[in-house]
Amino acid sequence: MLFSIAFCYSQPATGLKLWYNKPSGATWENALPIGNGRLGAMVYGNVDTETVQLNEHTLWSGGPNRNDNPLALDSIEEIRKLIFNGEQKKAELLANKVIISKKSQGQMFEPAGELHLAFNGHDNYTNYYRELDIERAIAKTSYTVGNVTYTREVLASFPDRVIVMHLTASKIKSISFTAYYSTPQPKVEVKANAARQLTFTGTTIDHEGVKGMLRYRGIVQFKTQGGTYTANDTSVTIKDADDVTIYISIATNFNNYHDVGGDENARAASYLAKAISKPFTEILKSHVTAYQKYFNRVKLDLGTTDAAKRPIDERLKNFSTANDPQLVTLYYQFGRYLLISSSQPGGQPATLQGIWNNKLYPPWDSKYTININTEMNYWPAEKTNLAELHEPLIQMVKELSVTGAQTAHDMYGARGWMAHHNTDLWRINGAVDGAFWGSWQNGGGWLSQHLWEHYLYSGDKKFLASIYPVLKGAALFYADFLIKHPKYHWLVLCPDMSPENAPKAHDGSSIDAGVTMTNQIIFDVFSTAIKAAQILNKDAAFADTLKQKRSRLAPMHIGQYSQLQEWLDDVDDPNDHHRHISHLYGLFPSNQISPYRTPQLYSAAKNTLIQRGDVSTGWSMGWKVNWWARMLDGNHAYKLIQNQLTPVGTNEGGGGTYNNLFDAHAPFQIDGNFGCTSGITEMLMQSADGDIHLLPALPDVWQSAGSITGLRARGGFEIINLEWKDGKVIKAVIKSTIGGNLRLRVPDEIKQSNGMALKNASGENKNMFYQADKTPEPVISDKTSITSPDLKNSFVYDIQTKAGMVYTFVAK
Ligand code: FUC
Repeated sequence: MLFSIAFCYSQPATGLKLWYNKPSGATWENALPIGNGRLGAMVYGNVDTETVQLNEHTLWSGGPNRNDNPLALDSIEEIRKLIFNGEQKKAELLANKVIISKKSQGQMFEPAGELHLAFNGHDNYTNYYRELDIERAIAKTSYTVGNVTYTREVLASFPDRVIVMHLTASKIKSISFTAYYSTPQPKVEVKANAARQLTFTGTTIDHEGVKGMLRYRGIVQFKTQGGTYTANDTSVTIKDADDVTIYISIATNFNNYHDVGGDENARAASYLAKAISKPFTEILKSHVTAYQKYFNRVKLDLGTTDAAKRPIDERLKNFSTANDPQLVTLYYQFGRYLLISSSQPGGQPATLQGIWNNKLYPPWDSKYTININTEMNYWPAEKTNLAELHEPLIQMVKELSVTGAQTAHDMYGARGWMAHHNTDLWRINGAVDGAFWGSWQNGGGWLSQHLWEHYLYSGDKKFLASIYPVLKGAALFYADFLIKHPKYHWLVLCPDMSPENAPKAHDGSSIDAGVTMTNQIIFDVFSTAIKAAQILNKDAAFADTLKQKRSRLAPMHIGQYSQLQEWLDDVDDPNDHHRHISHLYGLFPSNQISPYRTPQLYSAAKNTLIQRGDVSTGWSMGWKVNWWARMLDGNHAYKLIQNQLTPVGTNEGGGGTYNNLFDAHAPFQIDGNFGCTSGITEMLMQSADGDIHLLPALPDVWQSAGSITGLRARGGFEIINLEWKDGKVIKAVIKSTIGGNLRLRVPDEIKQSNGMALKNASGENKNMFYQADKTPEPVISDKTSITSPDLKNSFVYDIQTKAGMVYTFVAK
């Protein structure tokens, strides 16, 4: 393709825009994502043939199904015996037969095809520019052919439930193209008609023995000013139009995970009918309003330098050596943009790829891997003030608590509910992918904590009451399934594993009993069920049982290399650089390891982080940003951000960032985007330690000045504004939504803006209902040389707040 480039330095340097002076070409990871939670699209911005790749949130392979392995129940005793005898490999082989599903290994999130617009004679152009404006959620491409400048805008409207494309030109009668549809799906019928529509109708594919039962219907409607319209068999041609608006409506027959009785035709037609009468300007206006309701809640300013005047692909290449704080801001807000675009109330949760996949057989099925990846997707939700967008995940967990009750009963003879390490649209709970990865029983336990977190941020007791059965069910499964370890005598889960990692000492098998991460998850599941029961004033006897069992769980262990042990046996390898560091779940996202409350565990966790190293895949780097923030080490957290904001292919561990700012595992996985957005928040504000900690991990590069608005903290607080200068808080405005003691931790002394001195905090923060449960004392190997951390001084105050009141603090 021939083209010449005109650099557009006139473009705004500070706006929140991903902009480029080159089209995407054939590379999907160059294209720009838009989405409204139901529909997703990747906009290539190619000139002579534009491509918009489409997705719909419920378009998955297969149909309602279960994939439990009923053989498990009779073999659990045998597997346990082997594990306790140190015959882990044999246990794994048996688990492959009796625990791993013989049916579906999970269904796939599927593409909805591609709309192409072929513009004759547009292969020679100048003034090329494309952008994704994440302040308005709209993609734009413009270029000049001859003396006509063409502009295309594309958005996925939130209120109007359609994707809309608007084509304009600087001269009338200039827009001519042929539109056609292509798809990797084998069972699709495409038609063009005289009613100015291009339609596609399909059925999803069968996969791993599960029949494809989803039907879908897409209608692409063309509205023109001037010009002519011709429908060919499977394409439409528009000639000499002044202005063209294209409305894309897609729907499926999916009602819920066990009901596919919807009417895809009626749905697609009704969404379209409502949108079609509205001109683009009207669609745009209500779209931007709906989007900004979420997006504008948080504003981050880390400063801007000249580096921001370059296109994103160049900025990525330069980031590790350039001073480009605005790229961090952009990446941060891009994470929020992606969550708003891929996870809306009433829709499906963001998959491994959010809502963007163009492959019939995507990596890991683009489904839900719930031993880290899906949880990570939702780490930014509460703290970056997008709590409503947690809803699709919360709904999925509620559904899993229904389907997973049968799994708990049939496979493990336990009450309550459970899930293994994957699930999909059909809410499968069976174990998949081989016992090494799949014989992990904590998907439900971990996910259930998201419901509790949603409560911690709002204090909404009605919500807590509504999800209490899910929390209780998660606890019940463990209460029934724990057994006494014959050697260590603690209550342990068996079989168990530390996700996807295996110590050499166990014959290269991951299968084990009572691993650290599991003990931490069960500690949380029990603690939250106990607290919820107390708050709701119910189930006292059950809470007592849980307390009793909780006291018999294995505590954390500090091993021979002064590390936090991953397993009950001290078998960690200090040269193991595995991407999963699951036993640091206790440091983040949980709060069982704290510099102030558990200094020894904190030091051990730090040693583990150092031993595992920085080099890793995308999501693992994202997790490490959060961990180093919890380590109060802003410079190390920033180093991980630098590693992550590196062009894909240039990092040793495989992780990095694509030109469209998608995170690379590699391949593309969206979890790393969300993980890093959460991590940047944790660098600026944490609420994990019974306090709200302002500027806990500010790196040197951001010290001089900055601000962030709108963060939310546990305990019902909103950090309306936080400003700093030279590493000191100069202003903090905090709203209390439910009242109670606000314990504030800051790097330098502050006072109330009215001059009033603050009360120094003392003792336990009794008023704060999110105070972490006391972590049991660790067991420490006598070979270890653990020391307490050398912590920077901080100032801690207690402020008694009232619901609805705003408190302003300034430097003293
Ligand atoms: C887990 C990880 C992999 C990958 C996959 C989707 O299995 O170990 O790295 O992210 O999920």
